[in-house]
Amino acid sequence: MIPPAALTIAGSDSGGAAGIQADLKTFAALGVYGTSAITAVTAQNTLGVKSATYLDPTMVAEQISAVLADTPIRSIKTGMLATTAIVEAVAWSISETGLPLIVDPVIVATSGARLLDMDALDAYRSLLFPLATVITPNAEELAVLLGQPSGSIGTIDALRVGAVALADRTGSTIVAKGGHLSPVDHVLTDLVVFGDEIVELRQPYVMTRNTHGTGCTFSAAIAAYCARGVDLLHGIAQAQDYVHRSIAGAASWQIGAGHGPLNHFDWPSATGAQHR
Ligand code: PXL
Repeated sequence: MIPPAALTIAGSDSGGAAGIQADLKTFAALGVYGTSAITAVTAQNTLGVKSATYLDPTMVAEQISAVLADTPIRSIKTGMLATTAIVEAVAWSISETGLPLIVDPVIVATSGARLLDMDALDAYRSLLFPLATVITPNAEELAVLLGQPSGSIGTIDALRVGAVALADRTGSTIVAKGGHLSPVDHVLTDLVVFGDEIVELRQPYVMTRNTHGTGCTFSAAIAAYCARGVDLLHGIAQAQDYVHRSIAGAASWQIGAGHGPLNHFDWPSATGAQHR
């Protein structure tokens, strides 16, 4: 027996909450061997992104090809891709693999920092979306991807209309995340547009500032369940449940003065550690 393996192509968060760090924790927590191709290095903490350096697109491509040449990868996710040249390098590097691809269209950080050049949206639409099995925008990313004004998707009905429009344009399964919308009756709803079906996935809304890395964790969890061979809709539902548990488990943590990380490993259970 060997564990299934997955690849994340994303940016590094020095603060450990989002990006590559969230993805590798998620893979490990869900029983998947994680590999990574780093696109950018951010200097960051819970208060925000201080600066970022983008890697040479050739180096991004070389990381991907080194991993794919040797590791039995069963699914891929993308996070922060930063520039048009990196989106192009990633699309070319993975286009022949035929592997399930989860695209988290990272545009803006929780703190408001820009993580993607606006001119890279065209490369997403023309090169990456045609390869994507699943695309996981939040309400704001969905608006930007559809060419709508920022802030134009503010209700679950608008999210549904937008998700169906993106599904029609791309042919991909869309997971439209409702976490930034105002909760209705303390319930958070994410929408899955899956072929002709629209499935609403609900969780109790957890009131906490510690949500940094939520989107990264969700898309990495979907990739993990794909790598494990779980069928897509069940994998998405289980991924949402994992994100909910990870948020609930860190709701009262105080790591940093801003938006803190999630509890990826259900700590302190089974670690023997005493958490104060
Ligand atoms: O949450 C989106 C995201 C993705 N990747 C990196 C990030 C962030 C948010 O801060 O820092 C590297």
